[in-house]
Amino acid sequence: MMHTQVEAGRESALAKADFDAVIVGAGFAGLYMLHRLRRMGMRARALEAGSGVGGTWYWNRYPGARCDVESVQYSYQFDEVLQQEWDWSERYAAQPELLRYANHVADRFDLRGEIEFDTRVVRAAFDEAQGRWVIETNRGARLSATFCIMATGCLSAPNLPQFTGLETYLGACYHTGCWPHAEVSFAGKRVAVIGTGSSAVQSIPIIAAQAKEVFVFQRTANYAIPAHNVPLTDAYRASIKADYATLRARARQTMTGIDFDYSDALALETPAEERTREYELRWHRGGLAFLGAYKDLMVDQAANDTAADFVRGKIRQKVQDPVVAELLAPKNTIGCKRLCVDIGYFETFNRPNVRLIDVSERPIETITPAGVKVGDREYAADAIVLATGFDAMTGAILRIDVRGRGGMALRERWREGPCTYLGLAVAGFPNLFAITGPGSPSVLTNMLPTIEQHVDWIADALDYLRARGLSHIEPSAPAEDGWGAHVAELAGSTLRYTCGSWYLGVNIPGKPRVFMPYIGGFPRYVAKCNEVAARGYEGFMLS
Ligand code: N01
Repeated sequence: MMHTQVEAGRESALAKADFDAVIVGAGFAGLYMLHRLRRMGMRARALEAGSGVGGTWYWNRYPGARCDVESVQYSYQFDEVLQQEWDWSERYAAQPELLRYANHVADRFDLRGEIEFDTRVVRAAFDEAQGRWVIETNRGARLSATFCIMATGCLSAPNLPQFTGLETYLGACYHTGCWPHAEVSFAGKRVAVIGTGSSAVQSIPIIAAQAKEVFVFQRTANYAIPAHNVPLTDAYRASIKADYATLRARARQTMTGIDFDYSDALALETPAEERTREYELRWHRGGLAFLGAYKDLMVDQAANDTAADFVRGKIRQKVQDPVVAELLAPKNTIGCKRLCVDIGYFETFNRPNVRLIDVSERPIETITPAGVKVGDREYAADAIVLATGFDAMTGAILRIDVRGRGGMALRERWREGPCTYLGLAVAGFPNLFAITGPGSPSVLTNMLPTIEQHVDWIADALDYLRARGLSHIEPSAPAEDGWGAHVAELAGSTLRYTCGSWYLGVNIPGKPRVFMPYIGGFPRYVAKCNEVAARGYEGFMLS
């Protein structure tokens, strides 16, 4: 009773709420945006579907979930005290530690009071008469705000494939991207894992160590580079913290915003023996830096083949059964789909309790009450893990009914694929911003610096408006068209364009085939954003 009264009071307070800005999401993007706006003295409110902060790291609690950008770089840099006081325990932080970090940030900057949890935004419409956004939630609240900022994440709308019969399945079914908070034990169980992307690569070894039997349903084999994860020593942490600024500055100069060793050499101009030595070296260092070995790996198929052959060879060495090894050795371009980083993934297939089922030619037919059916074979399972990925980059925004001028639906505007100016804003949708939206480097970079760059840019733009007594900002259609053409032109020139990846929306039936992230690299992108701002927000209409 008491609870209901409190809830009702809160809803009615929200119902009257008028803000300078509403932020959708309280992951790393939403948290920093909220902090920046509050520091500017703006009345801001974040709405978060989860019961806590952390976004990706709140939802992705599957066994083995961890970051594949090194922790000391996958962290905020906006506050020197924060980066000095936080100690990462491992080279690649696991989900619980990343979630603790997000909570630490929320507490340290006293952000929780301005976040509504368990609140999913269902509609955001620009009211032209008032010049304000009206934001509606699943709890029936309506908020109004001058600015609406989508901090909804790039990989936050889970993809649940429409398997026939899924609703009849009698066991437990989990999606890696919305994993239960209560502990899930697979001890003594038969588990079917569908998918072999990053989430599967991370979770399969842990599930296999617990379960009685694991069936892995693979449609496309994936490349994975060993993580060589290690605990971080005090001495290592101290060495990073002694000169964090230089590390961050170096990282900002790389394509991905990650400080690692990118070579300018070309694979095809390097003698084969030397090339193999270089691949060996990077294989033993581990992680995503493997693809930095040569500059031509992502633009020249023959160059790419040299790296792909090397990794295929490693997979064949690791997997004892040659038939299984061949199935696990990817046939496509390395790096075309997002490269995975693994801890014992391929070795897991040497376990007697793990079976690989190839569904590349014969797809999963149905889910039965007892398990997964492929052709006339049924694999009985007590649990199914859907490691089937996300409706990436546009999914989370488009699951909200976003309306711009004249009631124009964003779903309609983006019917042929997302169009944005700088990945930040959309023509016809004044005062709407997307943090790491499609058309920005986002998923091709280290998300934390990318988020910070967007948040800072948006905050500076709002400050610019305020200083001039202006209240509205909206990209012009020609600016948006120009940016879209530039993004598409760059995308077409790389090998990343050549496979059925989620970058292209291929994993979602009916989604337009458009390469969504900006592939020109972080420094070039940042320079463009800065230039736009320096020219009085060139390409935007201010009023
Ligand atoms: O999802 P995915 P993910 N029948 O889309 C398969 C980030 N991430 O959650 O390739 C059978 O990569 C699908 O097969 P196919 C990272 O950026 C980061 O693993 O489409 N199979 C594929 O194998 C990553 O790239 C971290 O043929 C079906 C799998 O499901 C992104 O998130 C960790 C199917 C989906 O793989 C997404 O990774 C985890 C069907 N009907 C994720 N539908 C780290 O930082 C889909 N599949 C470490």
